[in-house]
Amino acid sequence: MKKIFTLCIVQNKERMLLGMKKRGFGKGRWNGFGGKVRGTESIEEAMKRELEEEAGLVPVEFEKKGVLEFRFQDDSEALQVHLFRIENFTGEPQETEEMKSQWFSLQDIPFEEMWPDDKFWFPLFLEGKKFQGNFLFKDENTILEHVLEEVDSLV
Ligand code: 6OG
Repeated sequence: MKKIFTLCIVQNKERMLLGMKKRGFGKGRWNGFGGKVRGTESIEEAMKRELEEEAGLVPVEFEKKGVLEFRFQDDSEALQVHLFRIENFTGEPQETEEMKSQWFSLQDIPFEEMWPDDKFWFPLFLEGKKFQGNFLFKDENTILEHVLEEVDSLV
């Protein structure tokens, strides 16, 4: 079984918008904006809904950049995360109940306060590459195994 999630990274040439998760899974970490895909919606619909709910933004253009699968050792259900890059949007970043957003320079991404997988795939993301990966976590701070590959296209 898999749970399907979206994750949006809003980024231009100089900086990136990240949100500090204030509650729930990933609390206390900076991440892109996203969440679980609901029953009847498409992945893109969920991506837009979550970006608006969590950051108050509507994407003008978006591109899928990665599909990552996360498994935890003590949980049989994997998380499949569809990762999107957004360069243009309408709206002003807003603090919401779930997230407090902040711009970071691309040289100053706060990896120590992010999910540990981010260190692996961010370099590909910042180079504009597409990628697929699998990560096996022991717990929320420890990765046991991972596979990551650049791909030409994504499903
Ligand atoms: P909500 O609980 O807010 O959705 N997510 C992860 N992101 C990274 N970088 N690494 C992980 O490693 C992640 N696990 C989940 C997907 C959770 C949000 O967090 C992302 C969603 O955007 C385990 O509904």
